[in-house]
Amino acid sequence: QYPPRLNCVAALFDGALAGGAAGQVAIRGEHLSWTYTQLQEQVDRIAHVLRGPLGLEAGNRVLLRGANNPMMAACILAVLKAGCIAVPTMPLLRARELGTIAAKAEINAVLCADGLRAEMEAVDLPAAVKEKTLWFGAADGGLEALMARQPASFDAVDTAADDVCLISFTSGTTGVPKGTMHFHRDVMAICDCFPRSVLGSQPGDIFIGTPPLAFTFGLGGLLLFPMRVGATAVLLEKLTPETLLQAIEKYRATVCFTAPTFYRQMAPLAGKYDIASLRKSVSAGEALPLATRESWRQATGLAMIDGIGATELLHIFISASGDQIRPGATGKPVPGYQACILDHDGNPVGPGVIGRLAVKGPTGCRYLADERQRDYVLNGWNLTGDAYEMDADGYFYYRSRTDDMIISAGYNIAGPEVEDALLRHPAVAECGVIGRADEERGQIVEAHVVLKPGHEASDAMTAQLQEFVKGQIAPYKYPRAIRYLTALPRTETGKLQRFKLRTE
Ligand code: 3SK
Repeated sequence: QYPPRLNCVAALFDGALAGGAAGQVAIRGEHLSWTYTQLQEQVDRIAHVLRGPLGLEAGNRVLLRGANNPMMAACILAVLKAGCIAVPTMPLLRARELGTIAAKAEINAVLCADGLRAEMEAVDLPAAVKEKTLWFGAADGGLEALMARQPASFDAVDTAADDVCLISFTSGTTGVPKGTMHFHRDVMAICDCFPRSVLGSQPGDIFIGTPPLAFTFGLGGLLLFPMRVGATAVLLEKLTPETLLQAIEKYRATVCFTAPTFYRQMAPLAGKYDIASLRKSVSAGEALPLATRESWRQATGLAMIDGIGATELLHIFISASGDQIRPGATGKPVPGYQACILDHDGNPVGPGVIGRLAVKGPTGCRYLADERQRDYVLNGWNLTGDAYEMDADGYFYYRSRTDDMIISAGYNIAGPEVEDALLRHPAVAECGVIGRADEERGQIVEAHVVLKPGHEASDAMTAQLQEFVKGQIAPYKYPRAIRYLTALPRTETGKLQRFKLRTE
């Protein structure tokens, strides 16, 4: 339903300004805030730098690197407004990983936060790209010095709705990065699906949260969604569960986007802060254990909005809010999307049968030069790699990643179910459950557990946890082996890397 010529950043600004948001705070950072008019001016000056002094052309690819702050947001928006393609990268990536992304995306230029300069300079880039590298946030010079010499207004490049504007990389849980390409119309579509139908975002909302802008969960939730309704985005760096609670209190945030791990750690601390402003808490990035949903509800009175999204589909496509929430279920397809469960041969299965989740909608997977495209899209359906079950009312229940199903002595055991049981034990802070090859049973359930401070790993603790799980779920699912770790291996976006647990 979008016009054939569309520049999504121009459309977002036009919509917000037409709705009367000119003087409204668009982005608040730790040290500054910009109204919509001021943000647009910053974006326009950067766009001039890209097309002027930097000499970029429409369709050129710009690697972006920075933490969540107003300048990083303005750079991303400017790249799109200038008709170029943003390739955002996570701040914690190392030179080798950045080099892989830069080469795969065939980047033409780099905009990088000065604080992340050392690692960026260690990347082996072609000389032509090094010449087109600008640093922002430096005490003097850099991008800001060039911006000061540019006009304050830039006419958005006339892009097609089907022009690529974003290449978002996902290392997923396997560790091999894939670039996913998204069009200008995809950006508008994610703003018009989940935030409208499920979240119910409003112009007065103040969005806050942890996912990096380089992760599409953060890009949508902490920049694009607020812009679509003329609301405010609070962009803060290096948040911990405690500082996120402090920030919700300080900025009177109304909508929070973060992952289950954060909610789990915030719940016991929530009583220390006045977070009564919060009306919506969105959880995505990994499966939400029922125990976490319950502890957050007890601590705050809020019913968490769970959602499943994917970098391949840009944002959340199954979710539920308010009285639509069914505990244990992720929800129903977000209006605009369809979902079904397929068996191994690609045939739909009925309610109550676990199979492969398949999704269709206004966004979809387009890998950049990657043969894994063949596995992801089948007859127009995106196969997300998740094992799900649907009930007779059309609710979708997460069971595991398709390669995480543990088959032990003929029983199908979903790792996340065992994780949920373990997380209910007061000594367990974090855990990851995998199948370990076993001669007798084919596989056994193996748990990797991080204990809370004050608890010690021991045989007695193992026996206690095993008995505890047997009391929570069918006894055959209990972890026959338990290993203790100080931290779980996670991706930059917080997803558990089970493949690393398997190789330990
Ligand atoms: O990958 C995910 O888990 C995700 C979740 C929500 C929105 C977007 C993404 C990529």
